[in-house]
Amino acid sequence: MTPLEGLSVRDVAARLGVPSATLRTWERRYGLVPSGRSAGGHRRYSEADIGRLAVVARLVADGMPVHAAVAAIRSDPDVSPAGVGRAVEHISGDLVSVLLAAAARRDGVTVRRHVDRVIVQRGVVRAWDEVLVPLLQSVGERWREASFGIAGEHLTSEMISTSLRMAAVRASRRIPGSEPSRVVLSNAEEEQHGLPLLALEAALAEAGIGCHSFGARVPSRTLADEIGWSRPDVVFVWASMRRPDLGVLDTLEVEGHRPALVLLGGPGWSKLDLSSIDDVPVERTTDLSDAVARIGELVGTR
Ligand code: B12
Repeated sequence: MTPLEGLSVRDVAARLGVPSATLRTWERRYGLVPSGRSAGGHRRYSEADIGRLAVVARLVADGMPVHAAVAAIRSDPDVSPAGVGRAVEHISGDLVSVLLAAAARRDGVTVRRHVDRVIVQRGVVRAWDEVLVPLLQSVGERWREASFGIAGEHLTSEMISTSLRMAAVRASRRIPGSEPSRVVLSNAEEEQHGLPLLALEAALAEAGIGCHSFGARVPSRTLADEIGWSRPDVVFVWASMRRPDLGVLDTLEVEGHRPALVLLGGPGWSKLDLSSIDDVPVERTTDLSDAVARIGELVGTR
């Protein structure tokens, strides 16, 4: 680069929407040095420099710590603003390792703080898909390891539960109560995996949709009675563990109240044949955002 080529720090700051002082701090602390200098010794940024800074700025705006964003561009020097998605994946991977390490040393406060932050910065759906699902999948592989253990699995789940509940409480403040709710969430009978239901409750609250959840291990009979009494429009039932039968759905048909839609989420339902259910419209959800979207279509969002 000749001394006159490249943009000044002020121009780059204006282009990226980042204060010049921040660019200087990144240079000092993280070595994000421009590749050129003018004859008078002023910083001159090439297009490649600006591309890298744009990626860091974007990741930081997305809630990544600066050091992690810088690590991502270093590990992939060709990363361009268009390649931010890859860098986000990289950073999310990094965060999952941080969370696993914190859970392994039983530092629950750190786990919860990171999970809180990610939920605040990305919203529940992105936090769930980008960080919590990969985290839970790793936990599912690591609980047998002595260094992580069943206690690590429980600790991680508890911290995530707290953060999701807090997110639901924050977001639901702007939802007017309706008694009884038009949307009911429940786990299948004996199903203990409660996090997907908490994620759905919090994501619905962020979408302005109120609901009530009966949580884990709900007897089918109880849920059917409740539906018969409170007559919700949508019922969502989660199962991680393989269901031996249609459980609550059979009971619903007997009960007589037909919700506009029953949604089934989780791998527990995958082997069941739904074609025998004529009276109640039943669908499987594919993921969290699909569940939120289907419920929103039926009851409307605010
Ligand atoms: C945390 C956890 C626990 C905690 C739960 C705590 C809590 N408060 O929830 C505890 C310790 C209690 C527990 C207990 C058990 N667990 Co457990 N657990 C897990 C773990 C690590 C995460 C569960 C979770 O929340 N998953 C959520 C996402 C990550 O899972 P997913 O189903 O793959 O979700 C995708 C789709 O279903 C889809 N999707 C489709 N529709 C919808 C709708 C919505 C709203 C959402 C959110 C998603 C969605 O999108 C998802 C991605 O978001 C999983 C590992 C794993 N990979 O899931 C094991 C896992 C589910 N557990 C397992 C087992 C075997 C058990 C136990 C039987 C162990 C035991 N011997 O006691 C018990 C009892 C289970 C019971 N009767 O219910 C197995 C299940 C294997 C199987 N299918 O048969 C797993 C897969 C671990 C493993 N690799 O072996 N567990």
